[in-house]
Amino acid sequence: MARTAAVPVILEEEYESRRADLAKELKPNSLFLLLSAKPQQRSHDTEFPYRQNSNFYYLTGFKEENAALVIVRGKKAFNTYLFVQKKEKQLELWTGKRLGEKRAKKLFHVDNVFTSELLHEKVLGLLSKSKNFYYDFNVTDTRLDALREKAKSLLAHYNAATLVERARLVKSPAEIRLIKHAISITKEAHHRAMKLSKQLTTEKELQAEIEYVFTKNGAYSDAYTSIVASGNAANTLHYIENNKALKDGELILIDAGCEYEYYASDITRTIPANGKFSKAQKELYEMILNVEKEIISMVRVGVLRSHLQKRAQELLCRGLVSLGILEGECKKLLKKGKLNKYYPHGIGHWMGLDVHDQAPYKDAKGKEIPLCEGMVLTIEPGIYIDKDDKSVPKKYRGIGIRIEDDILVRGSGYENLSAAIAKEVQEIESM
Ligand SMILES: [Mn+2]
Repeated sequence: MARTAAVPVILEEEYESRRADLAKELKPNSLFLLLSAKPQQRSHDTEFPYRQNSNFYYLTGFKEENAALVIVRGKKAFNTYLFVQKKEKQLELWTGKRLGEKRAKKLFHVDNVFTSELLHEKVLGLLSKSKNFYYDFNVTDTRLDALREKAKSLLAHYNAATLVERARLVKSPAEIRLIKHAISITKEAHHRAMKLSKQLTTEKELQAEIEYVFTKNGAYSDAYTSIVASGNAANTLHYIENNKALKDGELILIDAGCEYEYYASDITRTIPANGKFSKAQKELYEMILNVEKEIISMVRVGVLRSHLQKRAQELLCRGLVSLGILEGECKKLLKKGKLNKYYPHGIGHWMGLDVHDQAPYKDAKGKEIPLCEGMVLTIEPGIYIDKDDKSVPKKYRGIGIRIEDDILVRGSGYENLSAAIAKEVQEIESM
């Protein structure tokens, strides 16, 4: 079970070149500011595990709270500033070691490192010489409020997040290695679920087995809250209670992926609780699996996501008609929106530092961005049939199926990063 493969990392040089690329995008005489994420309280005296803001992390690789990145661009040249928490022995005794400004200066290729106490004063000084102020419009933070207030009348304001998110669309080789690593851990977790489903009695137990694999392998337990939905619960798209008993004869939809060093994986598999698909389950499952494979095979440079969505709708509609779940001509059924009841969601989303990667789907002019080499997206068709849907043949009621893989866009086509996770009926049953 030991994981021997070398663990991938992103080198400081890469963060440095990301900052340089970003600085080129700034207007001359600009100040760009990104803040670390704020800690989130869970209950009195208790916080959620700290998780760095993805945009801030993308440009710094710095994991501590109460930090800030500033890029000051003059006419051409630019300067970078990192603000970090001061080392304080007594506080570190409670909350863990801090890097401090001396070590940060050594490890991070930024021009200047200061302690966070100086952020307000330094940025105010730098702003007074700037014409444009970039900051994240969506962040509410007292550290930002005071600066924004002071800079209100002086400067033109731009959303810093938009620039970073655009850069995040295309993944570097190092990022792809991290995503692959996350997926390899998630693979082990899904395969464990397939092997154990027969002997476990509740969704919770299955969730625990999956997250055990995530945690044991050094991943953050989940990139998003795991969905372990058996039987009719699979027809609630964001079911996270995961508290039902597993029943013989039902399917279990498992949408779970770990986050490894900030990079997500997002995988759904639907498996039979007793280890064997019934005839009706298999019919529906194989129809969706064929659609998933066909949509994946369409992924290549230049393709539009909306085109994949449209094709998935056509194929799923045709499949439902062939199984007698929908009746009529597909074109008309789609026009009337008859498929939406059974397939209400999109075909997939960008994935990276966030499971639903915060990267744009449209360009500045509002035009859809076609697939480019290095993008990573999920492909996840599904069909959901409520147990009380009398319009559907009885054998299909109460079945919800989704199959989801993570796909890298390559020049010549695609690479299914999660191809090694079992999804053929035979493979799943033989586990
Ligand atoms: Mn997904």
